[in-house]
Amino acid sequence: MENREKKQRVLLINPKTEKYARAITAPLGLLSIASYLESKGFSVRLYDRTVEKASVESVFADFPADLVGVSLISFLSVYDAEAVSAFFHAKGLPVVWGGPLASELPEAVMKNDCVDAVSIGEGEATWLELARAVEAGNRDWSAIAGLALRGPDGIIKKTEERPFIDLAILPDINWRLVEVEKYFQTSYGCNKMLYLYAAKGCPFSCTFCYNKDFHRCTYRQRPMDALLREIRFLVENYGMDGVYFADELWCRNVREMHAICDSLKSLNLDFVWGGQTRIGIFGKEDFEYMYNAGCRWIFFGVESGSKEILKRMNKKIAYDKIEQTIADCKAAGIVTIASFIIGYPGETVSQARQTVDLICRLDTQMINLNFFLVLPGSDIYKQMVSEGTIAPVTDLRTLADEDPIRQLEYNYSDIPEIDIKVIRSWFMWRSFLANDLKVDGKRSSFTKKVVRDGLKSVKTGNLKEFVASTWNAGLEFVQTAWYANAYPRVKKKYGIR
Ligand code: B12
Repeated sequence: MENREKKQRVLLINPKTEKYARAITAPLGLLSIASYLESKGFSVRLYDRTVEKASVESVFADFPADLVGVSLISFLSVYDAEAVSAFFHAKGLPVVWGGPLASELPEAVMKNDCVDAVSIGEGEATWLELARAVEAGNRDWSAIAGLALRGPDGIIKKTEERPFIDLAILPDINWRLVEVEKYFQTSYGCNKMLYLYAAKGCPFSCTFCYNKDFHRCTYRQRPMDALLREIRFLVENYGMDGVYFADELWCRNVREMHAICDSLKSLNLDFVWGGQTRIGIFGKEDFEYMYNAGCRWIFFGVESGSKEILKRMNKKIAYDKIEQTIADCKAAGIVTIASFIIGYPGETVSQARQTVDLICRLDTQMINLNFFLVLPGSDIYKQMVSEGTIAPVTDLRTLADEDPIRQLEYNYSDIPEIDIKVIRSWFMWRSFLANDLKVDGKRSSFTKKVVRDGLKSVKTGNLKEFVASTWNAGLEFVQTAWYANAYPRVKKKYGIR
């Protein structure tokens, strides 16, 4: 740590998501920035409103900050992000937003006068320079790379692009900045699972993903010793028994897989893990290798059963390997989760039927079927804007109100809206009812996970939020049950058995 008096106080805020009780995950991005600033001698408070009951007033009273950061991942937390920003802006403090969605929509974010700047891309290096500028009383930040700033004419201008940071220079994540136990989740074969990251980015460029824009198709692994130290610390100090690798792509090849599996095994600790991979990288022996190193679940982004749609998504997976890969993975004792998108722009009924067919053939233990969502920054977003199919997002609130993530507000496909809802609900319902799931010979179920994590988020929220989120979760459950069961004719149309 740099030897200097701790003067500047940086408050980093993870806002609440409106409406829904959801899986609560530690804000790794904020934790990384906080740990970096601390290592440079700044005083940091990470205020995670998704798990903390403390009011913004009491947090400020205990920690009179000099600079405030607010994270924005999706439209779900826009209202809360705006409310906390207004509070600190009224105190005369600089407020800077960051995170994946803020990075993609700096102009829309800065329509709000309570936001002084947007930190675009990775935050660590930018925030070190920002904190130093604030400490020096310098409010001209135009020489700091990685920012969007409001000029005197009100026009939003981006400063120079911030280069990616060398992950090897980052300090260990200081988990003592958060209440670790609050982030434990139930997963397959574990009850105290945390999200950690082993790599950033992805070399592929699927049209629906923000990654190409945000990570510019790069892929960077974290130094292995830092990851291993972090796992050991969390197992030994907090009893963590599971890790979900939050990487967009967990390992690009067998060599990287062997290296991480050997290292995880060498820890000789009692925990299981899972991650997200692509079809076509690993085969039967690889899954066995992974199982022996503690892997108990894998999430495969398959996306569609239609070759044409996969081509349009630029997905680049080996179609002929999908079924075999899932079967090999399952045979190795690893729970398989396959994720699909329904309602891709221009998708036809017969293409959706191919997806349904594939899902039925695959026999994975879990299916994750999402409505197509246009992520700002993705290639498909840019294409749809340039073709005039959608207007560019200029107002964060409109999307926050419409909630396109949960409700099918926009349908750009040729599939009738009701069909999309029925298909999605049916596979959610099926995953919910599945009770044949075994991990290491012990029964496991998605329902158990949902209930346990739901109860946990109830404990961390206040009464008003508890009532609102229970109501919304109940409503979602009833809607899913309704669409899954009340439309036999739609199911027949897609050959759902
Ligand atoms: C864990 C995770 C979650 C967690 C919550 C994470 C959290 N509280 O931070 C849960 C499961 C709750 C979640 C939910 C959702 N998620 Co999510 N999630 C992830 C995941 C897998 C890992 C994020 C992570 O920890 N990365 C590791 C850290 C170190 O990197 P990082 O987050 O990018 O952080 C760096 C920079 O982004 C930046 N930064 C990040 N935050 C901030 C904040 C400030 C103030 C600043 C200055 C900088 C900054 O600096 C950080 C350090 O370098 C990512 C995919 C990925 N691998 O990144 C998706 C991802 C972030 N999620 C995504 C989405 C879409 C969602 C949902 C909308 C999904 C849904 N359908 O419901 C919801 C919305 C939740 C919300 N709060 O609004 C998208 C966001 C894309 C976008 N908006 O453009 C991603 C990128 C996945 C994807 N490829 O589509 N998610």
